Amino acid sequence: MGKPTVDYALYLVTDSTPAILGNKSLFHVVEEALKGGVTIVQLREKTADTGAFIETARKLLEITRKYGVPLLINDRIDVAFAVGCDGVHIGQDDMELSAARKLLGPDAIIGVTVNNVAQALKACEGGADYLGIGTVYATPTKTNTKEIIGAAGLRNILHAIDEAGYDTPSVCIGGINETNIQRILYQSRIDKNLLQGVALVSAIIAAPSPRDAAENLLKLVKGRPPFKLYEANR
Ligand code: TZP
Ligand code: MG
Repeated sequence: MGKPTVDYALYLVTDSTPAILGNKSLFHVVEEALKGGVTIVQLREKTADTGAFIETARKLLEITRKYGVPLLINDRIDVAFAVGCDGVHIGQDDMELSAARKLLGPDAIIGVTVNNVAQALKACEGGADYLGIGTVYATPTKTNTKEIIGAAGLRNILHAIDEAGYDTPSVCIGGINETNIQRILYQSRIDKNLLQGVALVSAIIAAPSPRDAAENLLKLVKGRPPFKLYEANR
């Protein structure tokens, strides 16, 4: 089959905790977000037991398949494998990239969280399909986050990836919403389009209308002027 081409523009990371999801159905919210134009989904369940996690992943995969959008699983390579979804997203404390690749095979999409240059270069070298760079801004959605890197940190990492000659795509994550999304894209611009999208949790899941939120956010991501134009206008 080969590895699918992935559009990272609007990357939805789920959160089922009442503080974010409220009493809504996760399946309904994700489907609404897909209607709004989310281009990739990651199921992130920090407290579900394995059986419940697998059941949720199966149901969600039926939904994401309808929209032709990839579904990745956070942390749990076993769940991704059991369900046959498109890949995984692993953090620095999860299974090693090479081990995950061995288990899931060459066609799986494997993303890695990085928050500094060394981690980023290691993940590129190890064959990550994409990087999740963060945490950009402090966020109540993830309070155990190790480092807040800001727009400057994000830009540094992108530069280092470019300098080292990698073209691994990246998304940024952490505290991004419709009021700061264009600023972060602008501030982290480099000539090469390594930052291909933005990953968000609460700006979509906790929005009054996840569909409208996704539609609006996608417009803001896709509608950014090309990097050269930014340079010319400076
Ligand atoms: N990893 C770094 S920050 C974060 C994750 C999963 C949560 C981002 O949530 P939000 O609501 O988009 O700030
Ligand atoms: Mg993790």
